[in-house]
Amino acid sequence: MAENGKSPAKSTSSADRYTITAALPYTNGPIHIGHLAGVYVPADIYSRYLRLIGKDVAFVCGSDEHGVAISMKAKKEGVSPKAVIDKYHSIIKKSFVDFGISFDNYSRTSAEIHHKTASEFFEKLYGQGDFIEETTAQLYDEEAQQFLADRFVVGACPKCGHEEAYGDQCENCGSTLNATDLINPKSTITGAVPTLKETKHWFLPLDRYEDFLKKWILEGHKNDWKPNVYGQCKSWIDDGLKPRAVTRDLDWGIPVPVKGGEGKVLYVWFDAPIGYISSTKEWAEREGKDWEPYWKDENTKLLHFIGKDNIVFHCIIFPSILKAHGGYILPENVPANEFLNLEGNKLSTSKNWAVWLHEYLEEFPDMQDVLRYTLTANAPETKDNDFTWKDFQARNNNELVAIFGNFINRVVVLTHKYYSGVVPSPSNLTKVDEKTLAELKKYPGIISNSLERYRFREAGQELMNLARLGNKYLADEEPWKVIKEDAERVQTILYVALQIATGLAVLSEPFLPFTSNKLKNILNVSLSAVEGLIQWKDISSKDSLLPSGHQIGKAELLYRKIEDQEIQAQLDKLEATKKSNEQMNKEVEPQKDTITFDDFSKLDMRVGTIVEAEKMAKAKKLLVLKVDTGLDTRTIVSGIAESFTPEEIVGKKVTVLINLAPRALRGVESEGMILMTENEEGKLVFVNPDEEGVGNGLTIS
Ligand code: B3M
Ligand code: ZN
Repeated sequence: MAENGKSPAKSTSSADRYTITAALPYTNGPIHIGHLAGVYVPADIYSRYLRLIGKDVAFVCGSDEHGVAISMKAKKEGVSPKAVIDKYHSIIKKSFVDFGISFDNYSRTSAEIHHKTASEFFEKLYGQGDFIEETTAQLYDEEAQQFLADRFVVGACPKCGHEEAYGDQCENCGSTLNATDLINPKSTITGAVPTLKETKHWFLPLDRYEDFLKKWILEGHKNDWKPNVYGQCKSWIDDGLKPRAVTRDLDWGIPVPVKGGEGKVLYVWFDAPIGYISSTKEWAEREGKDWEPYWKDENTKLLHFIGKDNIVFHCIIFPSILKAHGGYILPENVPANEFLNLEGNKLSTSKNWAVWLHEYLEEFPDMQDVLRYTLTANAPETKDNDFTWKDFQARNNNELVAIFGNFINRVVVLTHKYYSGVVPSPSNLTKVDEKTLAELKKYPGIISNSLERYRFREAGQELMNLARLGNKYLADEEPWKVIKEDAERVQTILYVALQIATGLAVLSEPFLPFTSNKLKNILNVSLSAVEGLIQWKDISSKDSLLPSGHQIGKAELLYRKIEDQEIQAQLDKLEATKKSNEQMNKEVEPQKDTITFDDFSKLDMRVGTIVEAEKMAKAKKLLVLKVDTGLDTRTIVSGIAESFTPEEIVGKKVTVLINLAPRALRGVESEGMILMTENEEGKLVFVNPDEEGVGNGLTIS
């Protein structure tokens, strides 16, 4: 271990210690399926897998509670940043627990240990002269009296032209930017065009790390990093790296701990990755361990699981900070994913285009594994990918229920039926039996091979292939028929099938932890394969996983079918979101010319009741109504036939303009007008602003 030196000590033994980090989510909202698919499910599968094969793992994460994302949310909700982070930290933390994300520690960057760790990093680099201190002109919002950086400013990206690039990053092309690079910048606080104002900041001169980065990434990781990750790194390095400010003029964040830093805070992307270290320290302290080997021993493998928009920070900036500090290991790999879309559109918190994890669980209680499985099967590993509810239903009904669940249920039910739940003794193994057992032995290797190359989709499908193997074996051997002629043969069939079921119980743990637990209960084997009887490697090496004579537990269904109407309900919910977004984006008609009070008092509007309604012959849009106005019952012709049937409006209370000059419509004299507006679906509705889907600014006509 290197305590003070610039580079960590080398060790020759193979890595059996892993530090796995998953991107720290911003606590400016709850988390959705995109977060799970892109980062947390693969990181969890990997960590669980490593533990199962006996590795020493620190799987750490925590809430990212600084930065403009939080300040903006606080401003929007009219509460303090502290209130925002407390609220979402607990929601997010709970979602992770609910979905079985097995962090060894989930911390938060507002924790004292993190403030201390991040400040120490800054002080160390400052003390070593690793920063450039410079006064430069920065964007300033005169109205808000605030410097504009990061998400406080948007403008066109100088690289790709995207109009909504942020002050530190363009989410369209992934470029990292300085706020002053933006074309036509605009404050997101007031909408003002910023002015320039001088201010002092500390910059990390990334250009000084160019040689190191070239050697480490471009030469060292050309073949083992994912092409998207390597490609992005190469293009930044080839573009030429520039000094980058690591401090900000903001009032929310970690105070700059050096002289002249008063009133300034650390840039969120300076402190957040250090959060991985703070989280490890917090964990080690709690567990009575030493945190340092997890970050400083060359024999530890450090892996960062992130989304593609975070690549530069994890591959260029954070490693440069670690390198400058000295004594730390660098990431072995950064298996970043692309993005997940939802039903063809980009997931968006602000547009509410998402499946929120806490809402999912309300609608599909106890079905965490179904979502984990679907997201793994569709993981955006090499390109952006789409989540659809139909695919979710199909994966559940056709794979989890029809293959995995069906196989397990048959084995368990038949074992109870024929042998009172006791694993029978096999007799002569046929060629098929032998081949099937030999196939089973291959699966730990097959799945490991995919996982170790970060191919989670492939690994998940291989797990399902093992269930397929079992399902097909039973379907071909038909023990329910054979029992009539050759009862002894059935003992062997069920024995073989029970071995596969046991293999599934262990190998499914990284992917489907809830199912795995249930299955281990059903088979009555130790709940944790780590401490218990059956290990990952045993499946390849042992001839008998579940010995004859072992008593299994009660049958229980692992999965249930998802009905069409449940899926339709989700699609309807998204459709409603889409409509309401469209409505919000609709141009509101400009205000008409001012009228005098006299003009207004000329209108005679009354409450009336529709007492009769019928369709006007040969007129698609018109209904002929009889309306009781309190003065009289009169005829009004109204253009609402496409929105209402006559039956549904009889008895309705409406607002009527009664002194509108009568006019004949298709030969019927209309003596007034009923006030209407349009709802979000474009359907006419009677004026009642409380009605669902009636937005502000709609005209009444
Ligand atoms: N808070 C996640 C994001 O970009 C960001 C990750 C920090 S990881 C150190 O949404
Ligand atoms: Zn761009």
